[in-house]
Amino acid sequence: NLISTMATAEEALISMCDERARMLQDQFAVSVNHVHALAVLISTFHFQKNPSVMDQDTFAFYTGMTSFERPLLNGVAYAQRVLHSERRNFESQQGWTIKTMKGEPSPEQDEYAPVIFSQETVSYLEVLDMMSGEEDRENILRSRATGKAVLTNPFRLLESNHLGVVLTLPVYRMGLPADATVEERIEATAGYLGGAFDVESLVENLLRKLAGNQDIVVNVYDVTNNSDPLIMYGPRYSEGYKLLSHVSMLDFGDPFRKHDMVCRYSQKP
Ligand code: WA2
Repeated sequence: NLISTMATAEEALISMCDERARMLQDQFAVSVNHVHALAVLISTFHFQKNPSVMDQDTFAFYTGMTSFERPLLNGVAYAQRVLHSERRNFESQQGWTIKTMKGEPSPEQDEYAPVIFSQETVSYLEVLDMMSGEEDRENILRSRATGKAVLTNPFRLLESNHLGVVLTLPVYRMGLPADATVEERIEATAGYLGGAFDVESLVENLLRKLAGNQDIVVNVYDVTNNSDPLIMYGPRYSEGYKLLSHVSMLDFGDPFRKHDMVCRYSQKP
């Protein structure tokens, strides 16, 4: 009868949605873990060695060879913290001028975060001041104040224009105590390691491989502000069968942000 058909359909929907949420969360977590390891790599070879034994070729090679460890990131890059007083020296050493994310020479700022190392897949970030983009800038400020990996809200990424979120981890100079104050953290900040989760294409890829993919419609939302959910993945205008839906919890590891996954059938079950 109808009631038991719907009950069975709901059970199936719950299990498909929970499976997808768990897979996405796991792939997110392994990607973030590996960026943590890259932060240690930078710290070891760029800051514990004097002179630095890290350079663009080494970074590009290592991150290219280990990209399978970060399945949801379209690439990683390292941006150096440069104070305005250091800018002239920095630019003459590098042999280039810091540019804004619009590609123009950067106007004067208190400080900058130009990308000096990049994975080949995101080489377009080189020389760009990541503090010149609103979402990236907020991430940089929040990551260095907390010492934690942080995420932006969903926005259109550079170059691909795909919907995604950016991950940022701070890299500190040596000797920062574990219980450092916010001021000490900011003071000791050397740079920022991060990358973009290309949610639009890489999550699509992940979900496409699962059984039952044709049967359900999946959305992922940033629900940090409960009354204004921001779409992160899936169709913008609710498609599919409205009478049955399931919400699976998602934890992407940034306690400042809340996410969830909403699943529905594409047709009446
Ligand atoms: N990475 C890739 N695409 C982007 C992007 C980004 N940020 N921002 C906009 N589109 C180097 O926080 C440091 C990476 C930012 C890290």
